[in-house]
Amino acid sequence: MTTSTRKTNCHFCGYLCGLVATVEDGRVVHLKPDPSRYPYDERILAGCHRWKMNLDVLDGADRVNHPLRRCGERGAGAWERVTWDEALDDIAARLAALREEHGAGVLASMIGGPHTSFWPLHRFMTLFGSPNNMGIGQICWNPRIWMDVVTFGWTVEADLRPETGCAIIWGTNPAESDNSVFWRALLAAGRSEGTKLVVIDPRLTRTAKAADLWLAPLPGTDCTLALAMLNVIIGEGLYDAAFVDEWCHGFDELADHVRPYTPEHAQEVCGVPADDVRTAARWFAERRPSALVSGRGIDQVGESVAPTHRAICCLRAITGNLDAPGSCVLAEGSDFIPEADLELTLEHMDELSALCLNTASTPLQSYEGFAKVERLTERAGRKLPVRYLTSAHPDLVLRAMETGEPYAVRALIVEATNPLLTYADTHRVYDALMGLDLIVVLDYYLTPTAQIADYVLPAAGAIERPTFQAHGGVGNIAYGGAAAVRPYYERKTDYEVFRELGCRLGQQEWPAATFEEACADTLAPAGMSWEEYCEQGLYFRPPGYLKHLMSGDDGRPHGFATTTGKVELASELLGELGGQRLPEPGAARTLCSDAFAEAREEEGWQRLGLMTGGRKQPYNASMYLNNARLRAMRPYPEVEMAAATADALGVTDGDSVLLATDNGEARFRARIIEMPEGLVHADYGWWHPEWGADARLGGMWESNINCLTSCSLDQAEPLIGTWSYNALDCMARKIDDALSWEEPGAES
Ligand SMILES: Nc1nc2c(c(=O)[nH]1)N[C@H]1C(S)=C(S)[C@@H](COP(=O)(O)OP(=O)(O)OC[C@H]3O[C@@H](n4cnc5c(=O)[nH]c(N)nc54)[C@H](O)[C@@H]3O)O[C@H]1N2
Ligand SMILES: Nc1nc2c(c(=O)[nH]1)N[C@H]1C(S)=C(S)[C@@H](COP(=O)(O)OP(=O)(O)OC[C@H]3O[C@@H](n4cnc5c(=O)[nH]c(N)nc54)[C@H](O)[C@@H]3O)O[C@H]1N2
Ligand code: SF4
Ligand SMILES: [Mo]
Repeated sequence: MTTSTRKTNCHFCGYLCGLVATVEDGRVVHLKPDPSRYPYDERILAGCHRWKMNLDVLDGADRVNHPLRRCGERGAGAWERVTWDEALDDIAARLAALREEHGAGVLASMIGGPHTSFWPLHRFMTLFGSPNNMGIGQICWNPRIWMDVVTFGWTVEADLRPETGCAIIWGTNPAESDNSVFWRALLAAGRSEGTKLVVIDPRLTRTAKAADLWLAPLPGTDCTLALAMLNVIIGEGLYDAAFVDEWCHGFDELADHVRPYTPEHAQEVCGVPADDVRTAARWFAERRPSALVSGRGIDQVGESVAPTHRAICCLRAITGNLDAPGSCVLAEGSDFIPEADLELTLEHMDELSALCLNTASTPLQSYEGFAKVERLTERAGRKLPVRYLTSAHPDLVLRAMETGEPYAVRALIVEATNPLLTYADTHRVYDALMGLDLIVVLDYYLTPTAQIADYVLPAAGAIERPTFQAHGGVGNIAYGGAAAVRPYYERKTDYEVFRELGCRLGQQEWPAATFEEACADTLAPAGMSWEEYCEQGLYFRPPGYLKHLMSGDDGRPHGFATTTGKVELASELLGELGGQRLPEPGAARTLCSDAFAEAREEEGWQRLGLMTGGRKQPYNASMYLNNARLRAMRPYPEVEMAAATADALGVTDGDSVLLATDNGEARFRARIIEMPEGLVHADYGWWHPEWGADARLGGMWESNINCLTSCSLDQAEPLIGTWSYNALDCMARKIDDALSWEEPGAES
């Protein structure tokens, strides 16, 4: 027997804590946290319910360990085990035939959150010739990237430091979603006298409880709130006049624009007391340096997403809270190879653009939109992750699957996502997928989506594969480390699957044989060896400050990588694309037609506002519900509401509630929390892995909030195509029957 210890990483969230594995004969027998490596913090591990699961997950009885091929009707649950060669030969042959018949756009792909490195799939898609990669492009992180880049020329991050006088936490709940060093720093800031913490969230979350000031706007009204804060700052002369004069474009226009957005107007629209709006604005402007961080709460609000982010960018800029220590700092490009180069997308822009479904619908989130921005960022020597910023809109790809228009999309690769739970409008996604010729899923488990696939390919997880988390290369940071063991059973890394499939289709550009080699090659230009990276778990160069003042070769300051070289309070680029030069709030999306709502109202249902998907430990989207220990901690999907809303519905804590829209319905257990009246918040990602693989598809029709949502473009943000998971509406009523997994006979 040979025993060794290896440094490796947990990847049960994007944080990738270091672990030390004891390995005996190629099997991990023990894991413990690694205090020697970034981002070790014993309080984080103490608060994390998942890291101890790594050993169970590594060899879990429910893992997919061999390639599986469907042998009955789609979704009927009959599988045969095949070899990798059989699977990949057949998939490659079928993809080649489909491409021959319909063109390269015939293949689509879906990805999810940051569970793995997605660039190998994107490189495969590029070389196949298809622009139809879907994913989180329009709704997670990207709206922020787009608007930061449009306004400042690159992305910004909160630089929380002891001297930070005010920190605004806007539409994010790191207490549940992050649990990291950043959350720890926020907690410390909340306790310190020196930093005023402002949390803007309709729900009284754990993060909001740590705040000096909690603002609870009605969902989707944040743009109005930000404009009112600008109104206070400009009206009271609290802005940084020197920075505005020298470095901001369009200040006078902005000042005129925000005049009607008084705090009293915000009180009426957002439901936030006018004095609280004033306090938040004054703290942010007067206590500089001030930092601001935002999240999913304002990323997924449809039409309002771009203007909300733009208004927040203006807040940062006119208060001079930009690129100064302790404020909001512009990231640096990466020293290692950026994701754009790994995807090879820029080299193939013309072919991809010709097939891009977005061009006519979402002019910014398209290859043409990207090219306009790229011309600016290129000047600063930086590359944005182009595949995310051009990702195909699901409404358009689903329509192409449904109708064959404007061309047929007949095949789908699903990597590290469970779209039947996590994409909008489950019924529509299900129908579209059931009609396809070929679905290939790479996952650890037979998720509901895997259950309707033609092939399920077994993915190697962290511990079995190297990790290189680089946030698309928009910052100069990468973290992770080595695999502790070779993949168990017949699992493969995602990289190897796409490389082997690509080679079968004649793709030449896969020089690295393994993912480890590919990671080492990616890192090489940064001057760090792979071994050194694995030892330290981190490559990081902190960004400099006030970079716009640094001089270029011509001796002139760099300025900002925008059309005017200044911070664009009034955006020339958005104007050129037919969008708003100055931010104006958009309308909220409705999911219930009047006819539907009226019919339900007659039956005693109530019409309420709806937010979905607020993160909660110990789960991550639709993952980890198969773990009995975690399930005992949070056994039910919940719908949260204020006491007054519960009274009106006639429910008390723990009762069952049915929510419905035109698209579908789902059931939840009521929980009363502090939040505005007339509004509910529903968990997302709920299914029942313990029900197994049968016609019920792991119980995914029971409490799946995405049965109610929609990604349709008609009410989406017009330049990016962002749809809504917040600021929605629904019909609700109490139900007397318990949730079905409590019924006699149901497995638990
Ligand atoms: N209603 C509503 N819908 C939402 C949201 C919301 O808030 N509300 N949030 C949206 C957001 S922000 C996001 S990012 C998405 C997240 O959506 P998803 O990313 O689809 O969510 P998960 O359920 O975590 O699915 C991840 C899947 O990847 C598998 N997996 C994990 N690691 C690997 C790996 O290394 N390789 C492979 N091949 N598979 C792996 C897991 O087993 C799991 O099945 O959901 C979106 N959908
Ligand atoms: N435990 C756990 N952690 C996760 C994930 C997970 O699934 N589980 N998912 C990961 C992923 S993919 C992502 S994108 C991040 C997301 O991380 P965050 O951005 O922190 O997302 P949430 O925790 O959902 O917090 C969003 C908050 O916005 C609030 N909100 C909803 N609508 C509005 C609105 O209109 N205005 C304002 N101001 N607030 C609003 C909600 O009440 C919620 O508290 O989390 C990551 N971390
Ligand atoms: S789940 Fe996240 S926080 Fe917990 S150990 Fe793993 S990487 Fe760290
Ligand atoms: Mo996300």
